Amino acid sequence: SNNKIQVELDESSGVAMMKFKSPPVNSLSLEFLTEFSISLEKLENNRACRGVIITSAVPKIFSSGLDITEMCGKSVEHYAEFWRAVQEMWLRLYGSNMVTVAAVNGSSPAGGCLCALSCDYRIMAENPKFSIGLNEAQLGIVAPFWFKDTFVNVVGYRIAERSLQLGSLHPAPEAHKLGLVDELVPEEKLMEKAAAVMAQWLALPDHARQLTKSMMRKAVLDRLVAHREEDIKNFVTFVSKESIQKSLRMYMEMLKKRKS
Ligand code: CO8
Repeated sequence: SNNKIQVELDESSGVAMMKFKSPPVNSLSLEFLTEFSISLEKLENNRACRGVIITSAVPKIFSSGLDITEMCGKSVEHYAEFWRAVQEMWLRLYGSNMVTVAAVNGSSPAGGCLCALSCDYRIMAENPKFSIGLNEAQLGIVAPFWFKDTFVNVVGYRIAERSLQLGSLHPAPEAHKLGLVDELVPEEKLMEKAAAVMAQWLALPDHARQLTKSMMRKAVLDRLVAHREEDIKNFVTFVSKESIQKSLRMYMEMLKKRKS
């Protein structure tokens, strides 16, 4: 099949493995995001599933973030549809009742970082060549308030403020120091560690853990739900600006030129 995301549920442990498999860089296209949300919804509704480990099947890359081509030279209707799909993915992942563990086995800029930040726990391969962060400012665009809220809830205000303004991509060891990822492990130990962490979280009764998670995240989730249409309008207006289109085109050209 041409699925962009592989999902395998181990019924005995109640843990699903979700692997991003959309080469070359697991960019979050409209199709990818739609499949991601549907996969999460299916697992959420499956009583046999209590936890999800999210990782990548593409070597060296977790996810390159939002697919920039979805934000370049498209119609207003397309931008709106795309943005609704980004919101949907985040609402499902950040608001999931399941235990979510990100096993970050490669670079994870922008939207890729958001996916990891939305999980309950982050383990990253201890390779300084892999970096993670919300680098939107480097593209001449601004991280939406709910990306920012998610980031602040993980690393705290000061670190988020500096990192967002600079559009920093933090190499794994630095990301760990900042608390952006919870743990570093050698790459070959990543999946084993993720399974161990998952078992630890699943040892608790679901009900108490779920209510606690909801208590911690509800305010931030509700803020997007309450302003969802306005947020779409803002995105469409922002991304339709010629100056923003130009920034995005220049960034894509830079990516291509940078190639050796
Ligand atoms: N979208 C679309 N195409 C991409 C993206 C992307 N995010 N990232 C890479 N590609 C393409 C490259 O252009 C390249 O295409 P081609 O083969 O045709 O030249 C191909 O994928 C492979 O990329 P690289 O050669 O660069 O692969 P490397 O292994 O050398 O590097 C990286 C992988 C590290 C992932 C690198 O590609 C990279 O840094 N990509 C850019 C990542 C990035 O900055 N993403 C930010 C996206 S914006 C976002 O997620 C949030 C926006 C919030 C909206 C704000 C309101 C407007």
